[in-house]
Amino acid sequence: MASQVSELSSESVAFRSALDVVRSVEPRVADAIGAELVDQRESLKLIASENYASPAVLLAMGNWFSDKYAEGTVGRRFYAGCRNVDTVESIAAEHARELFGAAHAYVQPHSGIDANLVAFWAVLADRVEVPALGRAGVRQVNELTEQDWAVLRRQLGDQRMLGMSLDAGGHLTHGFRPNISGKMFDQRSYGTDPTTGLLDYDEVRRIAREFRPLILIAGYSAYPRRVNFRLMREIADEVGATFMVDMAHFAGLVAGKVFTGDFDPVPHAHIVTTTTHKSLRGPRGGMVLCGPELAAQVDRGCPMVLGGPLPHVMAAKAVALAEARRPDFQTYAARVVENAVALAEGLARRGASLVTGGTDNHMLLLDVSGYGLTGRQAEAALLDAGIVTNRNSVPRDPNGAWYTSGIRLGTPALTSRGLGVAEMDEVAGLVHAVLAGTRPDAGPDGAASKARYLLDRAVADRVAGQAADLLANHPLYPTIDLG
Ligand code: DSN
Repeated sequence: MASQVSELSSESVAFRSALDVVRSVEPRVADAIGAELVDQRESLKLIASENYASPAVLLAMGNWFSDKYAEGTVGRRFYAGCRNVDTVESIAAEHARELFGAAHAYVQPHSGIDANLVAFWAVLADRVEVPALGRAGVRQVNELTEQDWAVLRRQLGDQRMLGMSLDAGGHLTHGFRPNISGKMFDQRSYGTDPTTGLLDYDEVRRIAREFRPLILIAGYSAYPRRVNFRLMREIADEVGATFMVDMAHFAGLVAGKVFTGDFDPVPHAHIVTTTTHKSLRGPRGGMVLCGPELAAQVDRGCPMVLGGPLPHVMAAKAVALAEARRPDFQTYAARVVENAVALAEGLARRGASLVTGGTDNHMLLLDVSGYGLTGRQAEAALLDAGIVTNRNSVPRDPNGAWYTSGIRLGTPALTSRGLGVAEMDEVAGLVHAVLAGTRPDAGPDGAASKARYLLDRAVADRVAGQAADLLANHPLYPTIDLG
């Protein structure tokens, strides 16, 4: 027995031991953790916003840093005893600055929406609050008269933001009314060209000139093309807007030097936000990058809009950012895009319809109406065959945001497992086979349903078998054996 244990990798020993400890308190949770590894191993994951963090990242997250409160910033905390938190936060920020070539990095946001809220309030403070304090001759809001404070609060709530519409692939935190961003700002959207599906910079300029936003946002969660950030910055400058880029989806492509020059947001934007868990392949979390002008306001993120920092996650961000600075991450990022292009070509060759006709980033948006399906039916049928995706609206979607007419596919996760261009053609064949083998089903009353479907069982079994073979050739976490 002892010799068997000694043959296990150090990762296997670490995760087995951790699960034993969890199991001794709540076995159902240990079982769910183990089952999640099985699910992740056995599914063909094409969700564009997901990835697989390394064992080092995962282990850096599970420790006693979780017990520490550390409101404030490095060296300026509201709690004693933060020297080790200072260490990991400094390391994470240093890696982020070096990796992205940013003057300042704030690594505390817990998620992408948190990072965006930090950025919004940094810009509002810089552009609205600080000038108001200056006019009133005071240094901070507590010193304002009740009347001046009431005026400033109204001004803070009456600013304009221009971002990409949700329908065109923008993100709900860029001014979508049901989200807090849409309630905070007077918002307007730019869309995409109805014929090509591409961003129309002249149209963005026209709207910006008319609307004159305080903040112009670029970034997306379902747009399969690069954005020219130099052009967007020119538009922002012309109308006096602060230019913000939310690079949550493509941060890994920026880190991996696939998006450079006009397509790297960092040299062009005043402020950049991101998540750390998508193409960047780190722990779940967020981050803000900016120049020195906004640094002090960004650092007020906690407790302005963030709860206490999560030091254990900042430790994992530091590890992930260190990984992303290695040369092999550039190879990975290049493969993510090559794979997305190959997947798009494979689907197009089989007659599928892709929004914009293809991709030049890590994702593609498949319009499934040509298969006679809604996005919801397509998503569910694919899952039945072991392919995990998410449904997504296509521009001007007649089925709305719940049922949708699209499926969003991305390659960061499969690329992390080592699948390459040749296998992407096979994956395209599997996706196509499932969609072609699925038809809408009527509800019990015989009425057409946007959710019910019938998938040919033989197709599902064949695809699931082929997907399992593909995945078996590219094991997930090969160094981890939970026994
Ligand atoms: N939920 C993320 C995505 O899937 O794109 C964005 O917030």
